[in-house]
Amino acid sequence: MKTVYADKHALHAPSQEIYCGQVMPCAEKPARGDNVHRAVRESGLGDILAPQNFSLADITRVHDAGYVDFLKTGYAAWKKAGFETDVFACNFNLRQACNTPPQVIEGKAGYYLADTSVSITQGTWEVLEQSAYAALTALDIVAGGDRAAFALCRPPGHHASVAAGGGYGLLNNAAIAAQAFIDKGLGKVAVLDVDYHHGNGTQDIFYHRNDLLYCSLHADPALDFPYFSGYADEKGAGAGEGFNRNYPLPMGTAWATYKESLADAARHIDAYGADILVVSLGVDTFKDDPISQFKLETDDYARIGAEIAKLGKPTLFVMEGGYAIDQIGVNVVKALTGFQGA
Ligand code: SP5
Ligand code: ZN
Repeated sequence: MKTVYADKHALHAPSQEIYCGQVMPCAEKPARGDNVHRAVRESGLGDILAPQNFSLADITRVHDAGYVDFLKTGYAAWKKAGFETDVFACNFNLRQACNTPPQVIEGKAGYYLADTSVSITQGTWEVLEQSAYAALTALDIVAGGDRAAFALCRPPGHHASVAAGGGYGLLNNAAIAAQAFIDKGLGKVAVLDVDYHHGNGTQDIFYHRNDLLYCSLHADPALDFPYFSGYADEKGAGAGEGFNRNYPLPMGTAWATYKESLADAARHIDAYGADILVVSLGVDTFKDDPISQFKLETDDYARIGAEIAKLGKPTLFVMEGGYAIDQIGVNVVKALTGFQGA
């Protein structure tokens, strides 16, 4: 299996996150990408390629043009306005009818960023663009006939919606690749999201559509981030009704419980008849993850990979979360080799 990796990712090195009013080191750090890269290299999984070039139009097929402009130019505008930190939100456009982006950068930050875990730093745009292009490059590898490919994206993307970043992410790499597959006329997409957190961004982007089935296993949103979506009764709307499936799981979930929901999601993906499977691969379900409360073990990732392989679909793995720095690499490699060996 080929991996696509942009070594520039370390240019996005968030200085901090604000969690429950406390400034703390950001859990989403460059060492995550470096460690997964090293583990993939040492595992002999397959070639590691740099992203090809694509265009902004591939990104704006999913994301709002004003939002993308904010991601590109926001850091410079923030500095020009005299702010000393990286770009953070401090006001939020909650459930308001207003659809007018503010003119000032501190207003825009609140308009386009959904929480205080995510920031824009000096190198962020370049990294986001390369990360999205990594997903598009890996998609082309699968569309070109490889059984699977791995987009080693960083930062993660599944909390990013059409016009909002959040949860450490700003561009939805998995959604951008899925949309490109649909735009090429190659057929229907299923997304299986195994990150510990609900992929609220991916759900939002495709909620009214039937050309993509979104299935997600995650922590009960009543108890953990992203809090406001991920319930089992969110099933899609309009033409998209029935094309969204959420499996909220209790704190402390281990393999015995997890595998039942995974098997159910797999049954629905199989019945949908997708032409490609996109896996939002987060390994923050790991028992020692510092921000999560599931209890999966390293060997369970091989079981997840094997279950995914049983679907027999061309499969694009896209990196999402996972914050146990010392085990993120082995856990990701287990999932990918578990898939290959099955
Ligand atoms: C892609 C992804 O996994 N995003 C997760 C975003 C979760 N953000 C909120 C959790 C922040 C916890 N921060 C440190 C808590 C230390 N006790
Ligand atoms: Zn996560």
